[in-house]
Amino acid sequence: MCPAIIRVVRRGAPGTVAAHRSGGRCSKRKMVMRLLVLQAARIDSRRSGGEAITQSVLLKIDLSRGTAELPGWATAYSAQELNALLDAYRSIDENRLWENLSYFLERVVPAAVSSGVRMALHPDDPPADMLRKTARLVNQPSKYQRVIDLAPSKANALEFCLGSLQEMREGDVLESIRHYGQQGKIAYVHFRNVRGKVPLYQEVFVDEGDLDMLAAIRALREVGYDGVIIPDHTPEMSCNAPWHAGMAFALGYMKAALQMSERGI
Ligand SMILES: [Mn+2]
Repeated sequence: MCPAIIRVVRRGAPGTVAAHRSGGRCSKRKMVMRLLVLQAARIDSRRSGGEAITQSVLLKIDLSRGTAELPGWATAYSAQELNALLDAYRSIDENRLWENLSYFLERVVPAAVSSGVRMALHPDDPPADMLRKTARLVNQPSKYQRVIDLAPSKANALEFCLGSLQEMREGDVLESIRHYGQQGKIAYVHFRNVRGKVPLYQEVFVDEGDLDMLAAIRALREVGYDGVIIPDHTPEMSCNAPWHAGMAFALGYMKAALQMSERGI
């Protein structure tokens, strides 16, 4: 078992791990050169428009044609299906949505407990007040507490998405780590960074967003967090493996951040 308090899970495609491991065999000089190449790829990715989705890109997506053009959307709906879903959902206001969640948790949490399952709720992404005229659930850090209080149980926990929390207009991510971490409610962590707040924000590489990711790691360690941290969305790089390279960059940063916090840097 890894002695580190916080472990990085090397999930994802094998290429991610291979790219990560190959760095360890480089000489120092070669490593510096690799970093320079990486930097160049990132700059190039900006120029070519290959980075994460921006508000202006999103606004150009025409949902009257369905969801096929939506990035990161595993299920595709036709225009007709999408409109039917939005119409059905539109009558559910925020209160009704919370009532539905309460109904769900009351029934599912006991089953999770008896099965040894720990559930973790991801906040709204994007955490807007409303999205396409429909209500949202956890769009402020304080609403995580409401989820916890609806069904107090170890099985009812949080998927702590640093990026989504940073996008929220209210609250502070580091304070939220302390607040929910001290309650032992953080089940696992999505490690990503953004610039800006809803509705105008941009997903960026982990080291160039508004959130101090090193401070986030330190705060997690301080509250005794012993779960996993996984990379979340990351901008792609312009190379032969755009997604894998972006993920490898995030993983490398995370490993370095963990080493720094272990050494008290
Ligand atoms: Mn996330």
